[in-house]
Amino acid sequence: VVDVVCLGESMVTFVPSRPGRLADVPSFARGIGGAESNVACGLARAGHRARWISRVGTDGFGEHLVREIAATGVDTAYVQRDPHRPTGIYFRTAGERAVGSEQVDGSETVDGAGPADGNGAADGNGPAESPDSPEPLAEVVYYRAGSAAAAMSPALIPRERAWSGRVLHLTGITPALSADCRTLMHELTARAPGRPLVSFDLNYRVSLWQREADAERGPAVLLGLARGCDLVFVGEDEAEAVWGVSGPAAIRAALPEPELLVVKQGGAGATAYARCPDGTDDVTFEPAPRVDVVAPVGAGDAFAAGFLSGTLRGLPVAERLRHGHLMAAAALTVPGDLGTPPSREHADHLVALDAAQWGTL
Ligand code: KDG
Repeated sequence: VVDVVCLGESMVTFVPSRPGRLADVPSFARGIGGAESNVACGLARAGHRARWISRVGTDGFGEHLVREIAATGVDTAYVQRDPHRPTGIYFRTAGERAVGSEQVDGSETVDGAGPADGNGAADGNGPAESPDSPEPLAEVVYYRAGSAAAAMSPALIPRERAWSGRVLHLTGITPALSADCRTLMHELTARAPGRPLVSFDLNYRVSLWQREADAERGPAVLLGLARGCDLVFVGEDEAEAVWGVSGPAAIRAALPEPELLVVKQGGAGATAYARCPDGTDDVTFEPAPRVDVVAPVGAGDAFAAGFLSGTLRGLPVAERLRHGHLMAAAALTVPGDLGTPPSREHADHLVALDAAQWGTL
């Protein structure tokens, strides 16, 4: 049994080789992206047995993705190759926000207005640049409609495979990919014998939902799925955007079902609501350490990986939140999705600091 199965689409990413707008830059560097595989890679680096389940084409991009993800120590044995559909790809700019000493965590957004959780870049609805803004905004263009992963369905992904870990980690990106993917998500989150702990990161991607025929149902679909999961991660800003609910307490009131709800509050930190046997909640807030942000993409995934790592180790909720913040900080300080987190020993040392020392990080 692996520790965590992460299921979802990954893509080859193209990022401009030098700063600029997609309309202008002459060349791109290739990377990899995908919220769920980012979590798997983070967990593998933290010493856990992580498996990534998805589908890719038989093209070179699929081969590259699987090779890179496997190289981080993630089990890719259940990744399927589809000869008829391509591997998804996407292009994005970093969002050339000035590197300053901001306090951020996995809830940072690129354009400050996007409903994202550290991956504002992945939304890409807004204008590329605001005339009033001194900093160009991130742009994202997906080429993933009809991809191999968008065909994921209960027929292609047997439940026993998705449920083959102690934890199954899913995100709100998958139900936005296709009707088949939505059916699969409902199947995997249904309560039935053998279901592992199901973790769900909201990851609201407006542009994907707009593409879907039943776009208006996005908020309802996401709420229904989140309600059926055991551990849910929500960015404060994305909850506002998708459900019109503001603030951690109101988000918890709208989403009382999960045993554990983590609300990410941008640079301020994150609040966890853990249900007690008497039905009340234990509420824990942990501030995020200060970091110089290079690119926020992937920080939400890193936060989830850190929190899940602490969960697998049976750590108290406050320590899980701190592990989440440390992993997010590592992702925030590199241009790509994946940072290099501190070793487990070093992370444990930092997590054990008293509140005053933690505040000076
Ligand atoms: O969380 C980072 C992801 O947003 C990025 O890697 C791409 O998975 C992605 C998506 O669908 O937006």
